[in-house]
Amino acid sequence: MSKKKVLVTGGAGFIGGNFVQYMVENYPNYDIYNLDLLTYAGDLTKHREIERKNNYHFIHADIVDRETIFNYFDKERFDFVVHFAAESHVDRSISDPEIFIRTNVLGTQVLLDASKEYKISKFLHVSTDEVYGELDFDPTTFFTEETHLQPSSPYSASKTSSDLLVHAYHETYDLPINITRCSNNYGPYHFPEKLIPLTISRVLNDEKVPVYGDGKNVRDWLHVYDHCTALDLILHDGENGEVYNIGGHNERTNLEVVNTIIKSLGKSEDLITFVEDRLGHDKRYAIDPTKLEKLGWNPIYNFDTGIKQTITWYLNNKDWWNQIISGEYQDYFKKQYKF
Ligand code: NAD
Ligand code: TDX
Repeated sequence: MSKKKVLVTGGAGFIGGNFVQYMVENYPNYDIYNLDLLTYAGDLTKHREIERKNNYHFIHADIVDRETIFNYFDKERFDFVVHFAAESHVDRSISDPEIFIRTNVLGTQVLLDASKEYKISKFLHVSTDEVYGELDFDPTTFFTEETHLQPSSPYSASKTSSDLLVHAYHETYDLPINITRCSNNYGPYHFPEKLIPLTISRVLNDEKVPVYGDGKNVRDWLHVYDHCTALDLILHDGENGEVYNIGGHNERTNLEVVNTIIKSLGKSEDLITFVEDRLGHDKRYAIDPTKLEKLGWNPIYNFDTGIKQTITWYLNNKDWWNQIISGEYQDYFKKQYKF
């Protein structure tokens, strides 16, 4: 493989962080630049092991800051951009949508402009299945790449807007792009505001676990490692201009997910606390990954093996998540759940 410079935005967060580690380890010949603003969701302690490697570089910057972003593109002349940086939590977008438009829409536009100006070879835009809206509970229906875009939350509307901008830069300026739409991720370094890490951390502390509505909403879960291998494949082999759905057929109701975690930690189902439903709560997500499978992708985890690996990781890395849930997270949690 010839040497490449890869700009990864949002590489201090959950999926971007896993991807940065994956790339640093698997492509010693590439230079990996992690550009991140270090918001509440970003932390660099996760990268202690790769920090000393010569092919890892960190840039502390805001993707909305046009001048700074252009300066880095001018200086480094990146080959690839893999764009994860975003506000990512649906509940936060319901209480405060503005920052989602700023980061997810305007930030993406700045990166597209710089990528166009400096003629990068691939802009890989990491998006989500939530842009398709919701499915009903008929298990034979799936999101394909042709499914109509119909986002429900301010978060998913902001991601949809950025997808459309990426598509427009391809159509108008011939920018080489791929857009990926992945299902719900889980795994190491998942921020404990999201259902799975929130449940694991609270069950381990014998605290109530909030389940929205009746707990019957369905999500399609993919281990973050399998998301990384899919992105690697699409970055190198994805057909220019194409959208790829990413998912591994692991649909579970939220109650099934929470019960699996409780059971595997040997705790009581009494910890489950039904709370008011999320506004505009999408009923069900389910991905048809046929197009990506045809490109040659196969996940290594199913939900049973992946959740076991993840629970073990949280048991072995209490320091990481304790440092998060003891800070400003406490104020967020009280405001969000009122208990
Ligand atoms: P995350 O919230 O864990 O991390 C986001 C990162 O972006 C953080 O490190 C944060 O500091 C950084 N960031 C935020 N604003 C920034 C800015 N203005 N400039 C630079 N950096 C900034 O998110 P995640 O769950 O890892 O999601 C990453 C991407 O993957 C997002 O684009 C999200 O839409 C997409 N995605 C997530 C999932 C999922 O299940 N979590 C599924 C599909 C797609
Ligand atoms: O406390 C909770 N109780 C609960 O019942 C939380 C935080 C969530 N839920 C439910 C809502 C959802 O049906 O669990 C499900 C999963 O919720 P989240 O973990 O917040 O994920 P979701 O809203 O599905 O979005 C995630 O997947 C798609 C990511 O956060 C997005 O960034 C990604 O695009």
